[in-house]
Amino acid sequence: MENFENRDTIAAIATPLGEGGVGIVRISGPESRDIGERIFSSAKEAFSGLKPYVLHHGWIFDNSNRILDEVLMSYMPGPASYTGEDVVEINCHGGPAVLQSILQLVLALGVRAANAGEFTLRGFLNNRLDLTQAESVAEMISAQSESGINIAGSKLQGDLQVLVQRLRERLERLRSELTAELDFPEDETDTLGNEDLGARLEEVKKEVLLLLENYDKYSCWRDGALAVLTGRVNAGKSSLLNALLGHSRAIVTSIPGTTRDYLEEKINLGGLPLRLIDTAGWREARDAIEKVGLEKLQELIQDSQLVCLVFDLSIDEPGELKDLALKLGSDKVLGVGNKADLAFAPEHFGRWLSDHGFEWVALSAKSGKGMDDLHRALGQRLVGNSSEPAQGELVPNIRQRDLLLKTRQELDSLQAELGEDLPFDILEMRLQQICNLLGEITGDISSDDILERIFSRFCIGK
Ligand SMILES: Nc1nc2c(ncn2[C@@H]2O[C@H](COP(=O)(O)OP(=O)(O)OP(=O)(O)O)[C@@H](O)[C@H]2O)c(=O)[nH]1
Ligand SMILES: [Mg+2]
Repeated sequence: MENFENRDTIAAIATPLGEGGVGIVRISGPESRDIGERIFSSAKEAFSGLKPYVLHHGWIFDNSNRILDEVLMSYMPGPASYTGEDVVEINCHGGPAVLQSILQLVLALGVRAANAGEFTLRGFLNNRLDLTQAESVAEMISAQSESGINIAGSKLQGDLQVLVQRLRERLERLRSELTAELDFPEDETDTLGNEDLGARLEEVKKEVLLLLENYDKYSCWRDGALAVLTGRVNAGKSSLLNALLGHSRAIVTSIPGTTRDYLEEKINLGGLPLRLIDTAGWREARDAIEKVGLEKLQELIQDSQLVCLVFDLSIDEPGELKDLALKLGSDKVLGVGNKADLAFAPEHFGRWLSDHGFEWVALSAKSGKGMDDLHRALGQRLVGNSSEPAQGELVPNIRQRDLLLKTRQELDSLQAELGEDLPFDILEMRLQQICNLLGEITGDISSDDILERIFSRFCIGK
């Protein structure tokens, strides 16, 4: 990350590159107002410069006085702006060429192209938002479901920051009481007993445990799940994908080996964002393409929460699926017996699955019969009995969760040590460590490395 201290002026296209009604070029930094005024010709004759928080209607011309676009320009002086610096936003038409031309014009005036997440990073560095809020901006942008929006929204409002800060303050208070005891040991009136200390740590731990619990219960509603459809050629994997999607996405033919590559689609399964992957089917004779496909399949299986073993109920299963089922175990496997509209073969794979403790459903991708059972089974296996998070529920992201896990561990050890009559200065040091962990969540304590890692995952222009 460059120029943490001495900040230059940066610019980027803040809207996605494609055709749309409007597109936005954003400029932030000390030069932004000046740059904005230099490239802008107001439609009003009385224009006397960019006024704060007013939309100015006008035109942008290039260096050879050619019209680039008709725009609305706004100026938001710092510190009351997204970045905390002077910001100019140019609302132009949302075409990639228009946006690029305006950006190039701005860059030609000595402005630097912004890095990914740099506007939000500046907002963070200027205390416009804390780290949990900054992260929730990215979460909001990538939200795939209503739950995803709710979860990001609570954090964007600062609810997680406030909670974590409160916990930290409680521990800081405890720490200063310990320090006072250290400094004035003879003062007997207010002695902090181990019991009291233990109880107060327990209160903090309870809140930490609640957040961790929420992660386990609800993060799938935000992050979604991945399910892979695999099985022998012609079992009807692609037909099943199409049936789940509700439209014909994958090519279906009676020729074994129709699907050669893997195909990913998203569905919304009762509020849960679910990525479904249709893969090439298995058969004995494999050419090079299918071998590559199989390697890819291993990776996908590893990343997935659930593997749907799709089989044809009308034929006897030769056995290959058994090895995979045993290897993956019943937690990861859901059997899907397709073509239930045909007569069942005597040794279909469902029998074996039942005998070995695997769950399976019978359906027909063709007629749609049994699809409800599949929906139910998928929901049950992927989210169990957890319901969607209620509005306002706080759900940490994976980074915050890691820090909360460490916090819980430290609280556990500290509680265990209380019985050992450790000297107060050691206890105090331990408390300081816990406070630091909580401080890392909100970004009160952070390193350039951590910030780089977080903000580089943002999109350019945010
Ligand atoms: N009767 C019946 N036929 C089905 C059903 N589902 C799929 N089929 C037929 O089975 C054949 C194979 O279907 P696909 O969906 O292409 O099967 P696949 O598993 O994707 O096959 P590969 O991509 O070759 O591995 C096609 O002729 C489908 O029309 C079903 O529920 N009932
Ligand atoms: Mg297929």
